[in-house]
Amino acid sequence: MTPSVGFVSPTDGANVSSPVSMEFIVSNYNVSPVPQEVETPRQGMGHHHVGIDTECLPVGEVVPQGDPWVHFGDGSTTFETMLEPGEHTLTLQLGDDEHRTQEGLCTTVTITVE
Ligand SMILES: [Cu+2]
Repeated sequence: MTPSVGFVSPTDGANVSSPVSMEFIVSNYNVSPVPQEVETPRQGMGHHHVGIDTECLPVGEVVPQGDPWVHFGDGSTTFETMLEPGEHTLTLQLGDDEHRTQEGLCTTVTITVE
């Protein structure tokens, strides 16, 4: 079974109002809070990251801390943020316990904020 990530909302091409509510889903993979101490990243487990107006990172790269990325190391699958009116790209990127990107676990939607 191929792992995948996706936005439950907003959907690609959606017109939304700010603050923008997001909900994330994974298939055939597990979302789990980052343990307090990480010796080796757990296989098949990770957490979400959202990048605002940026693209998927190369596989194996560590998701940067700070703008334009938000880490959900607590395992959360929802997020709400203010965005300026206009078109925005939202990138959902799964990373392992070391915030390292995984093969096939990134997706992007383009939305318009009214
Ligand atoms: Cu992270």
